[in-house]
Amino acid sequence: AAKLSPEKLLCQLRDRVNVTMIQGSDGPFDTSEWQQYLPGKSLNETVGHLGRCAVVSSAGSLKSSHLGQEIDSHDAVLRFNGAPVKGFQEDVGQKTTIRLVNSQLVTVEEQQFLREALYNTGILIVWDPAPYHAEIHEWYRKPDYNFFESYKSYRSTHPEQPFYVLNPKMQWQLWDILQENSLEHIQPNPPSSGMLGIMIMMTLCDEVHVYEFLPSKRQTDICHYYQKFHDRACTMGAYHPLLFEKNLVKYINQGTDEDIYTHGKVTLPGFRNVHC
Ligand code: NCC
Repeated sequence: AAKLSPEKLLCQLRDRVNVTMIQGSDGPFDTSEWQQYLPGKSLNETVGHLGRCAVVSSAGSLKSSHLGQEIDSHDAVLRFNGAPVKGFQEDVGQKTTIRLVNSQLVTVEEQQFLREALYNTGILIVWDPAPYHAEIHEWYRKPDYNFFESYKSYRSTHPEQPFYVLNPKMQWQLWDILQENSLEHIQPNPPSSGMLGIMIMMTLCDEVHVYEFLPSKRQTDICHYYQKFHDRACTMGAYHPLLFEKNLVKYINQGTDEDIYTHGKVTLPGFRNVHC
């Protein structure tokens, strides 16, 4: 496949990846029961116009980064799954505007998810791996993890906290672009939460800084900044096509290699600043 220029690739991402949240008018969710649970306001209305945004990966290389202040200087900060801020402010900051969680966490770790105060800050978004380009109805019948009951429980106990379900169609729209721009065959699994979070922020913000998705000089086999667990697959990928995601993000980075090396920092334009 002929490689697209970074500018063309940004246009493909802008035009072909539809970042939307499930709404009460969507397919199997258009029931009176679901109307009680899905947020009434759209994500756009909830966050308003965002200028500078930060996406904070959960990588071990954030440890001792002292990036906390810089991260908190953004208008909005997106974090993933159970990544804590308490006790780690110096390295990852304390602001959480959006927390993107996978359906495995919401289902398998349901008790913690429903109980831990960590999840009560900011806007929550949950996503679940869908079959390749499946209709939303098909996915609804066979989600990877059946997180819907847990979602409803959370909504009942925290009705004021915005909590969205990511429309699964974007996963495969994004995966197709990853595949088209890679020389190798990519495993047919959806992109990581990290890559999905980057796309969400590019949709909402003028400019996006991503921290330690592309590893800095602090690169380590330690999986997360908040755990003492070693696994290279956390950085390189196993289930998720993480390596391909990182190659793509490196290719469209508008910041310097020096920023990556010292801060693990990538600069991406918001889609409203991409002109095709
Ligand atoms: O580890 P996880 O990811 O929660 O990390 C969030 C995102 O940060 C980026 N990352 C993380 C670690 C690392 N060393 N380098 C990185 O670049 C990745 O982009 C990653 O997506 C996930 O994507 O949802 C994932 O979730 C975990 C786990 O389910 C949650 O942490 C909840 O406990 C998965 N781990 C396992 O299933 C064991 C992980 O594969 C993907």
